[in-house]
Amino acid sequence: MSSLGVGIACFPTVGGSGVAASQLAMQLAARGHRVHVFSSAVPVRLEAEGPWTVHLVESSPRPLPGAATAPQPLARAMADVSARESLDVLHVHYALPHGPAALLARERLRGHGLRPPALVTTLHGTDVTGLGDDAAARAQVRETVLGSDAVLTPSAWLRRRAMDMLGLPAHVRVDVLPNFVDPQAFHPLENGGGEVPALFPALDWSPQRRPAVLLHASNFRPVKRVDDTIRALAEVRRVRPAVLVLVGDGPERPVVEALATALHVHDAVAFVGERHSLGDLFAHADLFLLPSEQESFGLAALESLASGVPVVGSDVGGVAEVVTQGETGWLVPARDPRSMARAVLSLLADPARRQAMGRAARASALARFRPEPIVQRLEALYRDLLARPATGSTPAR
Ligand code: GMT
Repeated sequence: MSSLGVGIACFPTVGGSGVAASQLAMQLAARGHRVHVFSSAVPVRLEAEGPWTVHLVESSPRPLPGAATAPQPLARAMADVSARESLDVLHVHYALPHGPAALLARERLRGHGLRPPALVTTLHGTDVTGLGDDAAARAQVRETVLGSDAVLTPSAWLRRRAMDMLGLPAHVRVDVLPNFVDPQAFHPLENGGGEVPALFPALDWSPQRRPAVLLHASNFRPVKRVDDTIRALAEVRRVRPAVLVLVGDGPERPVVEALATALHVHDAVAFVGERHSLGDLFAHADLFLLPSEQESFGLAALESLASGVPVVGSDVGGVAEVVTQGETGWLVPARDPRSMARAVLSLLADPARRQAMGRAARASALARFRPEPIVQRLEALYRDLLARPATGSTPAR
């Protein structure tokens, strides 16, 4: 089949939407498509050089709903590259500011008598749930959805929220296309090297005496409630030795560090900063913690499952569509670190059960979230859109 020209717009920073978009870019390029990525820096999980082209374009940082006017440089770059490279599809990840920029780019192309690429928008989470009472931003997201040829969400939960919060008429079609995980990049490791022990050199890491290792990775935004991992750790340590490895960085980090000191667990917490790869850390982890207040999907949880590490997380948003209660992890109410600690202790107290959950986690990630079938569905959608007659401003299907 002929290759497609696909433009992908995303944030470069650590965050699920940029990671999902980068992985998609790599998968599409590996399948022979011509991939052009628009971002303000090279996205964290994407190499600058590869069988894709990264266009570095000034854009607004996220999430900045109030200031989310269509960034002109991004719109210009999308229009220029679409015309020059004959792009078939513009696929924007996270509605603002990418959606309005893509709409503007399409207008420009039409103004020059050119058929614009089809527009696919993936809503990722806070671009819908974080709108609050910002009427202008809500109107822009709604306009993006209505001006797109196809709209996707990673979970059924976010699909319902988007229909609701954006007041979309019932005929507007929003499809669920889950995020995927590369099972080669994230897989169980028997021996993880010495990285986690080296983070806590004063502890005894002999097999019978090693502390439990809890892992969390996020962009430390308030919605992630990283402070609850510290509260949960403090509770767990009342009962048994445990350490916590925190991956990532962001606005909440000083709060989290201060809390670790206040609760006297600072020595049992390692802040390792942002990481390109978590493989070795997962190899040591007994459990992954995801205490988020809101999560449309939970890509980090999926990476944990693929690595064979069960997840203890908040039962919010679309997390239950990723983590199966009692089989691949345990979900507790959000903002309840005591319940989280109880779930952690109960799983740690039964190593055979925790290991069985780890195996089930890997099997579930392979069965439900492998890249191939998900990317194939997307390719079919792109081709379906191209087969349609060009219209002025096509409403979402
Ligand atoms: O959650 C974040 O801080 C990052 C955010 C993003 O847009 O980059 O993630 C959202 O998209 C991810 C990929 O689809 C999902 O896995 C996350 O659950 C979602 N975050 C929220 O809904 C809070």
